[in-house]
Amino acid sequence: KGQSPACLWFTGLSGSGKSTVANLVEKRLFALGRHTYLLDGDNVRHGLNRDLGFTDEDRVENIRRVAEVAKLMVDAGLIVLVSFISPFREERRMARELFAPGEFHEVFVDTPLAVCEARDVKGLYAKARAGGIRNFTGIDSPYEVPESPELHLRGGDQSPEQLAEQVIEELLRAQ
Ligand code: GGZ
Repeated sequence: KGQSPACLWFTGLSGSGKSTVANLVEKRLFALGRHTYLLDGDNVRHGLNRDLGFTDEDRVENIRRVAEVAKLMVDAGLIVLVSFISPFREERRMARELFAPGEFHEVFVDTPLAVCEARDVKGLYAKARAGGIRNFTGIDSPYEVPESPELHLRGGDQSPEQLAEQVIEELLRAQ
């Protein structure tokens, strides 16, 4: 086997480390000769989904489109890494249902809000606390914790490299 297409679906708060870990995983997969694509806010929210903001309704549509694109890419034979907050259980379930059994791996990047907020890499939490951004996930917009993810990463106390290693192990175990 070895080249099985799959979707690695990273979910977690802003600043949880999703994209950092997903980037490391993609590098490892490239080194293993796998064909991959990383979908995240940087390449989707500025283009395909530029019409969407952060209301519940827009997040639902954001995730719906991303899931459909990921499905097309998996059909094309890629390992697709998806890195969005994807805060709602129902949309993550809908995403999962697009894929064949065993193709979809939900990776919960479980970094405590306090840690994400202390990092505040982009200063967005401070802005949200001050009322400058509304509907900010974890502050005044919900994050529904995954109930049975394929992989539960504890983001607060391990390095991104250690977390990426666990993702690779999960993927290879399934293939
Ligand atoms: C959450 C927001 C918001 C609000 C802007 N809530 O740390 P970042 O900056 O780079 O990642 C966050 C990103 C979240 O976009 P997603 O497409 O992943 O969200 S969702 O899956 O819920 O549709 C953050 C930035 O966008 N950002 N405003 N109000 N994050």
